[in-house]
Amino acid sequence: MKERISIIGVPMDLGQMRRGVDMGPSAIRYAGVVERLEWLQYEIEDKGDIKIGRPNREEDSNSLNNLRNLKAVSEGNLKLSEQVDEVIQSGSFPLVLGGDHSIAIGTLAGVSKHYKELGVIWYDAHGDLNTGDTSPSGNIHGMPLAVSIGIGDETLTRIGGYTPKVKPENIVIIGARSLDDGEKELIKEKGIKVYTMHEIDRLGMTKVMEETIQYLKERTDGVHLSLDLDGLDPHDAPGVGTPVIGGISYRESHLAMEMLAESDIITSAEFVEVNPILDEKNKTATVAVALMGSLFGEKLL
Ligand code: Z70
Ligand code: MN
Ligand code: MN
Ligand code: MN
Repeated sequence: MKERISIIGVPMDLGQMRRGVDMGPSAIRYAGVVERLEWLQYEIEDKGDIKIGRPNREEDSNSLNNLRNLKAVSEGNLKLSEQVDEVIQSGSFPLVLGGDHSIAIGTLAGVSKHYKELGVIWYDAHGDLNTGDTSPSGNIHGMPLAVSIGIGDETLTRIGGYTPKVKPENIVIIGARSLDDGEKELIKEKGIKVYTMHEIDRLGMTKVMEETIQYLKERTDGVHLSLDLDGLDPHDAPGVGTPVIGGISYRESHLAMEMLAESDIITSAEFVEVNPILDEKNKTATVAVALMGSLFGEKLL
């Protein structure tokens, strides 16, 4: 792991319909992310928040091609991609705070310029593999993984001027338990590796992470962790827009982060979908910061 971490806040709430997730970066800062990582001896640069525009009534509210707020979402992601790119160029580790999961489009657009074989761990209850054609909601936060493998509207897939950002065989999804039909088809067609809750229960998180780390070590030269807090069980992370019961526990999640820290494969990370308005006393942001602690090497003893 690098010595210097650069935090980028992305107050994006236009990739879905519940307001409040734009306050995620504030909630995570309030939960002590900077202090926690400084305590672990990292040099922290907080770059503040990316400016996210408001939806343009004419261009966005009629959700052209079933892509709600396409213009404002793509513009925010372009800015994010440029900041992430700069952070990596400066030799620092990009830690992106969401905001809804549509921001992974920009993060990956910035990160993937720096790796020939970028790997991605998608820790999420959902696949986020929809397109305007398959999406039941028109919400772009349900599409970023599809966009990043080059599938979807060109306004999104071509952010940064190139596509795709990541190869399907370099992706591992962990925690899936709510996949739409189109997403299931895409997973099979593209051969994306997925550990659903079934495999997590059956194999245990230790084996899931051993296999994931081994799989990514064999084929990638950098790994981005995209952690949607709704991957966790709503009991442990209630402050998310689309909670799905039967999720990954707090303890399993810490184990996963600790194993990633040991493996030293993670080269960028983002924590998304923290919505303090739906939360219980900032519990979800606090969990996010605790998981960051483990990811960056905090040990129990
Ligand atoms: C559904 C859709 C989603 C996050 C919900 C839900 C997608 N598959 N993603 N919460 N983070 O609308 O596409
Ligand atoms: Mn919201
Ligand atoms: Mn997601
Ligand atoms: Mn999700």
